[in-house]
Amino acid sequence: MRLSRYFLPVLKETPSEAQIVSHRYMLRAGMIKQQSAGIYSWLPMGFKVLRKIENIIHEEQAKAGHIPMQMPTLQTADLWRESGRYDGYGEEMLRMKDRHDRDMLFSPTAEELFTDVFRAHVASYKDLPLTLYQIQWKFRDEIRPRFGVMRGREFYMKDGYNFDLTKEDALHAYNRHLVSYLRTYERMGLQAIPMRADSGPIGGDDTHEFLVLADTGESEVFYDSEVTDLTFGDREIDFDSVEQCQAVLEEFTSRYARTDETHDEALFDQVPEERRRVARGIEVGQIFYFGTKYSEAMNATVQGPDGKPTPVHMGSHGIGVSRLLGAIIEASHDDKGIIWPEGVTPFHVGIVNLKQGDEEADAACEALEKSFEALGLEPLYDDRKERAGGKFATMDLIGLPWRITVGPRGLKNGVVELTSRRTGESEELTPEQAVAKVVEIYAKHHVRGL
Ligand code: 5CA
Repeated sequence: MRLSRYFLPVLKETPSEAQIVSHRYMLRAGMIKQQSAGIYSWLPMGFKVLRKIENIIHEEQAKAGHIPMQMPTLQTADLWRESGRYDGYGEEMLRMKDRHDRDMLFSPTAEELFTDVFRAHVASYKDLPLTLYQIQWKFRDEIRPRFGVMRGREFYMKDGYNFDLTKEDALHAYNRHLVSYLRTYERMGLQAIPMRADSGPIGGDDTHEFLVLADTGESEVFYDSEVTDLTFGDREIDFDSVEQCQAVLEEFTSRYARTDETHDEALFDQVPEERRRVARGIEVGQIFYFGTKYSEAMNATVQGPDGKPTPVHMGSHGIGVSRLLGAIIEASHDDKGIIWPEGVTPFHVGIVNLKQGDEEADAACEALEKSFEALGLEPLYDDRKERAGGKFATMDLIGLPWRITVGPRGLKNGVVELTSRRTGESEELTPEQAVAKVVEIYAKHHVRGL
């Protein structure tokens, strides 16, 4: 992509309405535009990162055997009356009427819709286990939308629903989601710690939230510092194996880690004092097991092995997809701008031409651009007739993890400069070496085809 042909409306001024760094940088880097409180347009750069995050989620869900589909954003109130949640959900639910005076609503979550599809099409226990999910826009009329995409009214969520014959099977689905989410967040360059939480309006007893530690987080969290030493890494796991998923669950959830809603001072006191931590965190996901709450209310049964109708055991599992952009930036930035982790960066490498119009420099940049594209990587080539300082400032703000600087002086010696956004370190390499090095880095980050 050539920057001169792209749509990247960078702001010079720091927008005064933005209170936290991720919101400021998302506005300044031309990623989003606010349309009304808690409702945003996703400009190309923001949309691109949203898609990268979504792709990681789809790939990891596929590994866990979960099946994607898509539900409507508008639902009739009838389903919610059946489950008993219509009156109780309160003012967070955006309600409206269609031309026939029917009560409709904009989906704040989709337990009812998925249960309805399930009961219409699944009749036998032989079709279980089943986990369906979607990535879809949700609306919650939050009383205090704030911090940009972090607490929106319209927001993008991955929501998954498991249907199982027994409680035991449903708990395996719960564990499988926990393991799958650990992998998902790590691929985005995040450490998200599973913490025992409160189930709120979704219901049920078993629930964990995933929290990214950050001073600007909305939740107060209490944990044993040993939890921050844990990483899932590249280990292979058989998601069908109850024992393997159970072992990971125990490894990641046995130490004390709770949000303020479930915090227990007496239990916390049993953690050695030097390991006790109180901090703030951003909730980027939550998993629930709620048994037969919805299946009983909505008559979602299957024929069991004994021939009798049996209500299915369910859970639901959410990832705050649009919130993740904010969380990633909170966790990875400096005073110049965003520092994207390789797994979600909108473009893999920036190419800065120090002397646009110089025949040799232009040719070298174009050759680099073509090499990357041929290899399946996405370069962003700053081909504007601008001063070098301005080009560097834009690159630093938008946060591509790698930058190649090309200028007539280097080219005389046959070299370009490869710079890491994270460390600021540069090295002089031939263009071929620079391409090879960038390719090697991304090969580790599951870029398709490398
Ligand atoms: N049905 C369940 C699981 S699919 C559910 O709705 N869970 S939730 O309420 O916890 O939402 C899932 C995730 O969406 C949260 O962990 C959070 O990361 C994100 N989320 C919730 N509300 C907002 C909001 N107002 N703005 C941005 N993201 C949000």
